[in-house]
This record gives sequence, structure tokens and C-alpha cells, in this order.
Amino acid sequence: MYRCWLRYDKIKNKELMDSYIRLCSQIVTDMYTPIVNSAKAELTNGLFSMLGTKPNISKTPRGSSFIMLGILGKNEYIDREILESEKEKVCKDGYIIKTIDKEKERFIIIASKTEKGILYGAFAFLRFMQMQRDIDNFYLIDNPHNPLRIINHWDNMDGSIERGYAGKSIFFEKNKIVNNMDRITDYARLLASVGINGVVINNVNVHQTETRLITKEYLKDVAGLAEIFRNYGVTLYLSINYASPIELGDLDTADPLDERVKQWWKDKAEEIYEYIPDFGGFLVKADSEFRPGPFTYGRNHADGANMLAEALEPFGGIVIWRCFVYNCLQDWRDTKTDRAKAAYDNFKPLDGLFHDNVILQIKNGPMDFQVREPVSPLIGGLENTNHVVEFQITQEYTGQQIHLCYLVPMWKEVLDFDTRIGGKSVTVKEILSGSFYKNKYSGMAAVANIGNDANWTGHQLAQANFYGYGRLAWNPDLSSESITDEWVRMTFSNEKDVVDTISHMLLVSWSIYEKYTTPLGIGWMVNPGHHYGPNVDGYEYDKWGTYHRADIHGIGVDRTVKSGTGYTAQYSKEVMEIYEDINTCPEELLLFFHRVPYSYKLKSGTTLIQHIYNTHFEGVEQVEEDLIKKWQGLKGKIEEESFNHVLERLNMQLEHSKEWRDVINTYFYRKTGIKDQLNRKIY
Ligand code: BDP
Repeated sequence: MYRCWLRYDKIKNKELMDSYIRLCSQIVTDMYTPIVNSAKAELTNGLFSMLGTKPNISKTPRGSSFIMLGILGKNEYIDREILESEKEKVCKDGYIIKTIDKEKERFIIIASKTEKGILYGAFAFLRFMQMQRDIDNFYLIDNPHNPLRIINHWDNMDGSIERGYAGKSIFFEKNKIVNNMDRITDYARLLASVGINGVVINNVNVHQTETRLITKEYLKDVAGLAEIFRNYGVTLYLSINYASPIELGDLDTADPLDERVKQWWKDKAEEIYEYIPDFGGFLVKADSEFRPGPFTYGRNHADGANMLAEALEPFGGIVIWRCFVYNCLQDWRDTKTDRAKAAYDNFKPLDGLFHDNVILQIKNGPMDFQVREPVSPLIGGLENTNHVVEFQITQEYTGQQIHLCYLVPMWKEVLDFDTRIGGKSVTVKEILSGSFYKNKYSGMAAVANIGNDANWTGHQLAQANFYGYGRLAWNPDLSSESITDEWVRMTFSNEKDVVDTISHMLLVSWSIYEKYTTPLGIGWMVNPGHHYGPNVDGYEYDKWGTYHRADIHGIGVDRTVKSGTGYTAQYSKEVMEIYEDINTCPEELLLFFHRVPYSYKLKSGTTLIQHIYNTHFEGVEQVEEDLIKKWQGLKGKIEEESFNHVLERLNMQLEHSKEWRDVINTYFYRKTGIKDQLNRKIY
């Protein structure tokens, strides 16, 4: 469980084993930099574990078969075999893997224009071997689609993790950075293996101790972490407290236009870069949920972000500024204010005012990581500002790693969403890759789901979300099915039954979770605070701006221009028209965009109330049929420890899904008095 998808089980098939051994007994490279050394170490370990023999490492080939690692254009051997046209196809940090079959020599080239690319190539090669692919005629050119592929940790220095469901922080303990770096090295390996190239190690809510991470007290230790990540091509970033100049006792203001504040951050940047020459930059949650920010001084987000950007600019650093800004002190009686509009309202007017080393980080939906939301209109809505999406791998609202909820299909829907900007087809993934607006920086970020649990993610199957995020950040065109297939084969086995069963479970799990939780995009029917389990009115009369507005007649929030909050106007004209009209609005988002009576007939002919009852019964049945029964069928085919662990989680899921079903169904039955047509038990 600990090794996740880097298991490297011994190859059982004799023929395959022979063919692998033939080509993999030697690694040749004349490079000795830390990243290439990591690539060599990965290959050595992986090959040894799969083949039982350790490859030799040498500068020049000895013998007639080997794996050759090198930089394109700088290695005679490689340059002789790789055509110019092939070289052109390899982008920065991409790689080519090619089997060369000559009369006297047969070898495999893993080459790139950068060292990181070599490391990614090495991991890809091992991945294909784990999936038992033929390497006798290997040919692959693969490039990262997104320049930034970042993981955000919400780790606090006391070791706790905000919204963490897999134990404590692997970085921090008792307000210090941990001593044992082995686990962090293993984490860096996992990140690099899926192509992640940036890590923010601390929570966006930067509390007192964490504010000090950018001081001498901690920078030496932070530099130690940065070194581990650097060896695997991962750049380290820190979340900072916007009010640091005050909190650290140096100034009485954090006004971004105050010269003393500007100088303070310039000096701070210089100090950080003395310790960490390739420091990535700052992630900032400002003026959001009571965090300090430029609003205090009557300044806007561009003023705030640009001031930090100027400080980091001489060193090549970036500012990642979050757009999760909304009124968290709303009056529930106020039906005009719509939280969904907040990010766009706050940031669209500033489009074009940010320095080019500022990147805005936008949650995938306009609210907050619910099980179903439309895509944030700010993505692509910003025409002249670098931006990245923020996904949440940690399952705050999607079952907290007790429920199985595989998020790759959800992220795929977001990435494939057609924004219709300018009346043309423009998908979110094209915007994020930077190819549409030609942004200087772009890509993806996501909140990590790992902790120090032995299996990293609490629920072992939640490792698939971590893996899937990395793979999608590398290549958003990969299908959910192919990512799932890879993960299952590497994590469990290549046996057909195992692959089919676990893939099925993963691929249906989001839909199952959605069925027994909140209906048709409405969201938020959770217990306040910890956000686990059903509580239909938990947030209904509260200040957070998250209302479903259910009464005896109907439910939903009218967000149309015609008669509602006008949120739909934030989209391109074509998308707006789709959402605006109840007949064209995708049904899974019906209650997000429209207020609907319970008797409203869905396209299937079922009424809304009956749909709510049906899906809630179905969801629970599917936990039994599609998850538990399927998993039980794998007894004896996967390791007992994993088998029992997952079964235990699934049984918890079953219990808790029943709670969801009964609370939701009962709530609506009591609100409406309308009976279930099938007379099932509702309380
Ligand atoms: C909310 C979480 C909260 C985070 C916040 C954020 O409940 O813990 O601090 O998002 O993203 O979903 O800043």
C-alpha cells in the first residue's frame, strides 16, 4: 500500500521477463546531475525489483544492449539515432523513448531536451514495463500539456492538515519541519512519477507559526525540503501571510502601495533566495475567509499581487493569487447576493492589470468543490491574465476518503468543457495549457489528499485520485478509462478480472456518490464545519452564501438573468443561453441554475421529487452491487491487507450512504408530503 503505483512487482511471465532482461541489463549515461541521478536510481530500483537483477551503470556502452539516457543534441549516440524531425517534436520537459534495433546492437533511448524530461521518460518507461508492454519495439514521444503542474498542501506546522483525511502532515510536526526525510523523498518520487513539478508545502490559511516559515528560524529547514524536491524536478513554493510585515513585527502596515512594505518584501525575497536559489514563489489567500489582504488599505487584488510580484521578479519567482474571494458574512435573508458570482465579480474587472509573473488560481467551480458544479466562468473569462485551475483531490465534500469517489471523470468534464469564448469551440484544457491566450504561465493546481497514513491517502483507492490528477495535469487528453487502467495495473495487478473490477468500481463511484448525496447540482447539504454527512439545512440559515432555498413548493436557486441573480451572464453568450433556458440547461445542474417545483417533469418523464427519491435509493443499492459485491469477488486476488482495508471502508460507506438517503428523502417527504410512487421506506 505504501509504494502506491511504484510497486514494481516481479514479472511473472517468463517470455516477457526474458525480453526485458535482454534490453535492460545496463544503463548508460555520462550525466551525473541530481535529477539524472534520480532517474538512474529509479530505473535501477524498478528494474531490480521487476527483473531480479540490478542493471550496471556505465558511461559508455559495454555489450550490445542497454538503456541510454541523455539530452538531445548533446549525446552522439542519441543524436545519431533520433531524427531532427523527432527532436523537434519533443518539447521542454517532454521525452522520447525509442528502441533501436541494429545488427550488432539493440538498445533503448530515453532522451529529452531537459534533465527533468529524462526523469519523466524513465518513469514512463517503468510504467510501461509495469503494465507488461512490449519494449522490443518501443516508440513514444510525450510532452506535458500544462507548464505548471502543482500540488497544494493544506498542512499546518503542528502536524494537522486542514481537510486532511489521511493522517498527519509528512512535512511538519510539533511546529518544526520533520527530521526524517525518507518519506518526503518517497513523496517526491511519487510526484515526479506523474509529472508534478511544483509543491506548496503549507496551508493557504497561514497561521502564526507558519507565517515564520519565511524567516531565518525556518528557512534552512525549508531549503532542506526544497533540495529533496529539486532532485525530482519539483519546485518548492510557500503560502504566505499577506500581513507578514506586521505579524513578524517589522512594520505597522501591509499596505501594498507603501514604500516600506514594498522594500520589506524585496528584502524578504532576497533572503529566501539566498537559501533556496530556485524557490518557486508565493501562494496567497488574501481577503478571503478572514485572511488579511489589500482590502484593509483600500487597495485591490492587483495592487496586492503586483507588489509581491515585483519582489520576486528579479529571482524568477511567481505569485499565485487565489480567486476564492467572497462575502462569508452574508445574510441568508438576502436573495440578491449570489456567492457563485463572487470570484468573477472580484477579478474580471482587474483583468490585464496583473504583472506577468502573477497567476490567478481559480477553483474549478464558482462555489467550492461540491460534488457537482458548473465550470467557473472566470476560467477563460480572464483574457489577459495568467490563470490556473484549482482542483481538490482531498475529498472534503466528496466523502472524505471514507466513501469511494473517483474524481478523474469529474475533472475530465471540467477540462473538456467548451467555454464557447468568442463563439468558437475553446475547451478549458486549451485555456489552461496556455495555448489559447498564449499566457506566460498556465496549468493546473490541486489540493493534496495525502498524509502520513501508511497508505498515504486513508482509503487506498483514493490513491487513484492523486495519480489521476498528476496524469491529467500532464495530459488532459488522456481518457478516464486509460488513466484508471494504468493505475489499477500498477497498483494491484495486470490480471484481467482485477483490472476490470477495480476500474469499474472507480469509474462509477462519482456518479454513485452524487446519487445519494445532493441532487442536481444544488450542493451544500452537509454538516457545517467538518462537512461530513447529511444535514440538509446545515448551511441554510447561515452566513456562508450557500443556500438551496427549499420550501414546500420547490427547490433551487434561480441564477438566470431573466428572473434570478444574473450569474449566467458571466459566461460566453452561447453558454449563457444554454444555462438560462430550463429546457437546455443540463439536467445534472438543474437546481444550480433554476428554481423548480417538485412536480417539475424531468426529461425522463419522472418528477423532480420522484427523481430525488429514486436516485437516493439507487445510490445506496449501487454501493452494494457495484462496489461491495464487486470488491468481494476479488478475495484472494489481491493482498489480504488491502482487501480487508478497502472492504472495511466500503462497509462504512454503505452505512453512511444509507444515512444520506434517509435524511434527504425524509426531508423532502416531510417538506412536500408527496409519497414515493414505489412505496419504499421513507421516515
Ligand atoms: C473551503 C475549505 C476551507 C479552505 C477554503 C479555501 O472548507 O478549509 O480554507 O475552502 O479553499 O472549501 O481557502
